[in-house]
Amino acid sequence: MTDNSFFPVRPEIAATAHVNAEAYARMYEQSVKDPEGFWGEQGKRLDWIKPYSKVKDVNFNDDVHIRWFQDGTLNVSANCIDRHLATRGDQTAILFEGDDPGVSKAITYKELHEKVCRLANVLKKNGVKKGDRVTIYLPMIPEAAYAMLACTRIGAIHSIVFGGFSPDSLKDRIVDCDSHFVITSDEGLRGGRKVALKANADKAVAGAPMVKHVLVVKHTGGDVAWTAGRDLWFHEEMESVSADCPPEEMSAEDPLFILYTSGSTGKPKGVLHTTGGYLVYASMTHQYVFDYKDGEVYWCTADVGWVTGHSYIVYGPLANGATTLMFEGVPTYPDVSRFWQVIDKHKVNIFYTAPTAIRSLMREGEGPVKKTSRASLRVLGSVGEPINPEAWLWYYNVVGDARCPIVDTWWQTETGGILISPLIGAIGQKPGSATKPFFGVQPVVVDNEGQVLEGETEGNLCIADAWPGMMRTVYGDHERFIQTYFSTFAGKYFTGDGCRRDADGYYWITGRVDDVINVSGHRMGTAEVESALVAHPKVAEAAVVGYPHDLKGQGIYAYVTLNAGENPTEELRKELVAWVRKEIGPIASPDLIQWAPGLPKTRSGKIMRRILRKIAANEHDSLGDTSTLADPGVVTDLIDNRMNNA
Ligand code: 6R9
Repeated sequence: MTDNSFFPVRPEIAATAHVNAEAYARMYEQSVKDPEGFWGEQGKRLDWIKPYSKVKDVNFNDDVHIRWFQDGTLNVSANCIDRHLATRGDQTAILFEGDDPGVSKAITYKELHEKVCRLANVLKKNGVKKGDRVTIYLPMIPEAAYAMLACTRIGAIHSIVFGGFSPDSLKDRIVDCDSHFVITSDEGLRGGRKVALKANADKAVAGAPMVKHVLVVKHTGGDVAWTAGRDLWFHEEMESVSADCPPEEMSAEDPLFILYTSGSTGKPKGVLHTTGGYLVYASMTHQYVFDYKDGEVYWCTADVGWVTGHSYIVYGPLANGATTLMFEGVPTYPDVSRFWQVIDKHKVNIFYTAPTAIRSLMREGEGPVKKTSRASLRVLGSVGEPINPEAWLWYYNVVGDARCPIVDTWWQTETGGILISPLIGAIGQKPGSATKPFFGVQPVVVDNEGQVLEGETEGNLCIADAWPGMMRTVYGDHERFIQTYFSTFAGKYFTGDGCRRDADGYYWITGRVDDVINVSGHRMGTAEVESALVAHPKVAEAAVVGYPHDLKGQGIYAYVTLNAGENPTEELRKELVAWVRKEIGPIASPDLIQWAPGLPKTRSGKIMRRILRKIAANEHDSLGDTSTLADPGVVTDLIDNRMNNA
């Protein structure tokens, strides 16, 4: 569907928004012409222990480094909690909505302070020191936020692993950052089903001998195995320590967290974010993009295991003294009205979710939405993948009753915060476009040779200069950081996304141009799925590509060549899907597996993914140049036996 509709900024919104069109133009210009002045001023939104004198020190070229506010010192938990106590100690900081609609809980800033201080003392008591890595493997419960903030209080670096990842994936992430302390819970709860987190953690830790302690939150009360001396109950430890824990003074460039994300090659990379710049950026984007106003209830449906949960459930909102809702469950449990019921129950003003959720709820029709009020809603947000215009219009008309502007926010784990998005008082919306850059962000579109393209155009999306929230390095592998992001197009940060810029200067993200697939807003490296498949004893070779999927955005299509003598059966197909789930986690399950007697390769043996992508997408009329194939017959066979993905 092409859609040319335009939703201009409404005057009544512009009149009260933080940023109107005039302010956007003026501030944007200052932000790129005088970044020192602009960010020097914005940095003051935080409480600094020692103020910074130097704002920006960045090099995207030879000696790649990114430093912001480098001589300033601060503490993240003090900025997210302590500084609000005098004015909003009794205000709800975290509104917890359980998987079971009968369970909800409000945690005030005062209570949050006590929990975080105690947990920080628990970490210290068990040997965690400034700079140590703590792995968090928790469901969406308030303890996840306590754990993040407790790490920041003592200067430990957290690494959150999404609860849907397998024991093996968890183990790899623990080992990669040499983490000695793991925080998990007995079980997670999603849509009424239990997830065996502690059992998974036990399996992971069996392969990660550096782990000294596993701290376990009693959440469902389910049975767990216990390793005496290593395992600790959260509730017991919390009672054993004092509620007083002064915040550690951290340098702006001290590491704050590591978050593993998939790339086009190899194992997931540990994206490293640091303290000062990240928090300034998370706080500012949360306030301006969502036009957050004091006293509002804000709900982001992401999981804290993803970057969206880090920046826009925990750090941005809490730095701004907001009430942030944390939802444990899924959009369809107990029924498909759940999101809208939660909005009414907690009078949510700002709602931020993913296109995949919108598409799946859209299938259910308007009824389940319309039976709720949603009168509290003011701003809607979208993140994680391109939103198709149909879904955008449904979100706007049905969920928002044609009343609430939509901010389609484009950003990445690496960027720390939102880079391209409408500002509701300044930038009119076109369904499917992330619109215009945030302050300080300079998008450039380049062709495959790195030539900068001007005006209305399409190509690879790069960012010309740094913003405070961007990643600083790949944990333990700065060379990989440079290779991945700064070498494809020298001197520019390469996003891995393609985009189009229209005549009005609006950006339309067209999706990844590398070997990363975006399944329901979750990033998956094709190489990761391939290596899981070839680890199966019956598999000789595998090639994985994305294909268009109605609900998930992209689905996972795997071409599998079996070892000689193995029979391609339906049973084996199921076994391979289960195998990948076990190796990586449910989000990596192949949607379609095609038995491939051979894969299309160049004469030098490189798999030609371009061709495999076309076949998977059922676009085999436009395969392009196949003259470099070693054996063109392979392609005919693959087309003839293509899996039906209609
Ligand atoms: C925040 C997050 C990043 C990739 C990114 C792009 C896609 C995210 C988008 C979007 C179009 C949007 N993406 N938001 N594409 N429009 N509004 O999702 O981080 O998990 O690292 O994924 O997601 O392809 O490169 P992450």
